[in-house]
Amino acid sequence: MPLEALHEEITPPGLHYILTHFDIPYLDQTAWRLRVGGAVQHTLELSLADLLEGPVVTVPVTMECAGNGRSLLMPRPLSQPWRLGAVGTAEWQGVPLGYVLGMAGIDADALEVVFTGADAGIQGGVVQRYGRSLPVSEAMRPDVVLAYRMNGSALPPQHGFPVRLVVPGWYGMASVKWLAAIDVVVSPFEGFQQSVAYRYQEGPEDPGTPVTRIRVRSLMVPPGVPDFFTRRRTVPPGPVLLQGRAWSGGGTVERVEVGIDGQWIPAGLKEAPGPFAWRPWSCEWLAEPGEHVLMCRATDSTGACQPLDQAWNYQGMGNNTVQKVHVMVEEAAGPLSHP
Ligand SMILES: Nc1nc2c(c(=O)[nH]1)N[C@H]1C(S)=C(S)[C@@H](COP(=O)(O)O)O[C@H]1N2
Ligand SMILES: [Mo]
Repeated sequence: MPLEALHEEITPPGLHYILTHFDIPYLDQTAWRLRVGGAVQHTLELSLADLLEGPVVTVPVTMECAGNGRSLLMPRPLSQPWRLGAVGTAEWQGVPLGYVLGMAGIDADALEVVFTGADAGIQGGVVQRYGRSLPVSEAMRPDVVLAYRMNGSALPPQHGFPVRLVVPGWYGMASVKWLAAIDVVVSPFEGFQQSVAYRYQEGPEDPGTPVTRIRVRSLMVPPGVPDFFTRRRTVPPGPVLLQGRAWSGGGTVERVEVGIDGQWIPAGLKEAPGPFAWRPWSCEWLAEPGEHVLMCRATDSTGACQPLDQAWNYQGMGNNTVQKVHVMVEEAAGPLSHP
């Protein structure tokens, strides 16, 4: 997502980030079926029409890839080379996952629910379908949804057509696209995307800990205009409205501060469109000629705050280090002041 799209509360589908490990599977919505099985009383095979008959929920969700910010880490972890744009907010509509699991009837000894996508490929030498699991308690949350609509329209192919899982508050990897099967299991799921990828690791031999909820973060719309090659910003002198959005999967965002050349001042915060979506913030800055470094940092209701120094780990996961924007303020109002 280009950072200027932070102007919008709901990201248009064409500006929402995309992450696909393999290829986009092209699925026929009339032939599509969702198989629900494993440790359940009744196995199910549901069509899209069956899901459309169920109860409907709509949840605005800020989704962020766990690898967002990876390319800004040093040494640089090798994977999808995200800078800061792997985030977006959409209104997901569908049937609560808990309703479908209720129809199937989960066995008493169930531990996790495994979600398998229709996409397949090879990662780390392992032939696989994309698969992830959730603990039963998370799967039964009323806001976890089997989504068939995004921002009021059918899902676009790249976002999981015809049906995807959306797990509000968790990094994007949990929200399995092109959903093909749901299996209730009685022992921990050991699939590649669960036990090898998406872990906070100190090095390649460290088994690490699983990546789960989105760490608190804020981003700003970079002010002024970029230099084509260096991407450094040039800003005309005078009042500038700094603005952006802040979110957290661990709690509610309670504070955003803006750092101007190392001095922190509180930003004004407005309401989020929902408990799992970002809050807009803004702050006036009187831009004086010269070089400046602008930053923003958010704190959530658990007290978690964004680090100033990089949160390095082997896979470059969950890097919520504060954004730094280097700007050059012009000596006098030039052509940039008069668009
Ligand atoms: N089936 C399937 N689901 C998937 C993925 C995938 O590659 N295959 N990528 C995951 C990752 S890592 C992220 S960040 C989100 C991205 O969702 P989006 O492309 O709709 O933004 O989808 C998740 N769901
Ligand atoms: Mo991701």
